[in-house]
Amino acid sequence: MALDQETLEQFVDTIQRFVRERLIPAEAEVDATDTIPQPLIDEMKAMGLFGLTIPEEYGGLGLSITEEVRVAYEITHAAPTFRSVFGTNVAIGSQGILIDGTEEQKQTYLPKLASGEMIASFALTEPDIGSDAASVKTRATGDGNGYVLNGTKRYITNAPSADIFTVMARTDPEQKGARGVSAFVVEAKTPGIRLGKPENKMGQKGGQVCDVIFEDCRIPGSALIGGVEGQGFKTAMKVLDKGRLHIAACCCGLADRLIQESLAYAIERQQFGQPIADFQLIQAMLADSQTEHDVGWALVRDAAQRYEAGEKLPRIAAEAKYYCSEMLGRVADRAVQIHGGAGYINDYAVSRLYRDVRIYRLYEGTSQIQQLVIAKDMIRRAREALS
Ligand code: COS
Repeated sequence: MALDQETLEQFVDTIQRFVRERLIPAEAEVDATDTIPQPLIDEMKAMGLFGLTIPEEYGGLGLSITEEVRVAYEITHAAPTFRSVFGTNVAIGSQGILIDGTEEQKQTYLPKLASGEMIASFALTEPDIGSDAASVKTRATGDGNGYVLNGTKRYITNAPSADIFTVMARTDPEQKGARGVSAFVVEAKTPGIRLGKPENKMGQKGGQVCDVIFEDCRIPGSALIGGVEGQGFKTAMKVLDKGRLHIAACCCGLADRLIQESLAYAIERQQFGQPIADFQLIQAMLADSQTEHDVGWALVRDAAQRYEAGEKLPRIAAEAKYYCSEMLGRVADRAVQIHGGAGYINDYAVSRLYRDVRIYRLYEGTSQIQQLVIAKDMIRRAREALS
């Protein structure tokens, strides 16, 4: 634990108040304008949210994974687009440097990521490369003591505001799979980087996603994460393992919010002369959502404790992300159902959140990829036990 229990509870209280008083009231406007007001972003910086997971020696709060999932759970009681503002600094954008970077890379970038002075994005996906992440086509060709990057990265969260990208690129064209891939930290201002137009997404309005195009982009040798070629796929997978646990916690936070919205509506809404909460078919939906939330949140907390104890099994994170993102989809669907026609109207939070949550079953590995990770580990263990 990085924080003592009392400090953690005070921090959680502060986040709950921020969610209630500042973020939830801004949700409808953010959805309508596709923009997050700068004063809210400044408040997130002042609260230390950009540096949640960055160690104190580099200017962050240095939360342990069990503390991180607690904070992720609380903040996602507001629309998840708000978490996205600092989400890449806390999770996939910074962790490659933190897990595998050199001391110089850590000192150069982590303090600025922790304060929010710099924004980091994670650039793995490409137009032809999504689930098959080991087949990265973007090339990093050795040139003197540096590299030249060529290729396109797709759907990169926070790219329009990014100052640095963690880029996975192929350094060895002879190696078609994971072993030919290296990870780099690339400054956005480097000549030869162009951004695509911002994507018009289904949900999470206010969050920014676009292509990042590298055209003869010359980067120094010191940009190679950890200073070792051929480790980039493994770096990306380690980053995603931790990222998937973080995402699973977000799914549980959002599920809890949707349940609260559903309960409040069911108690207030009258049909057939009584609150709809008194009808057993509504109660069944509420009970299913609450039970599934409780199962998911228990799974995340157990996974975080095991991760913290040193059990770095990709399967633990995959199970949590798989179950919680699917659970959230069901909870969001029931929330709209409980609201009836009102659930289809954007004035109601559940309508907007229904669109927002769909991405959780897709990014940082689809549900089908999580199933593969889980089943591969089960089969490997069973075979080992037999041999
Ligand atoms: N941590 C550390 N190393 C890992 C790892 C992990 N979680 N997962 C795999 N590796 C290592 C393997 O041990 C293997 O190393 P060796 O070559 O030394 O044996 C290497 O990486 C290749 O592993 P594997 O053969 O399992 O890779 P696959 O090509 O089969 O890919 C999947 C595995 C499909 C699980 C992976 O490509 C994946 O997660 N895809 C989804 C990508 C994703 O989430 N995209 C979203 C983009 S970010 S929003």
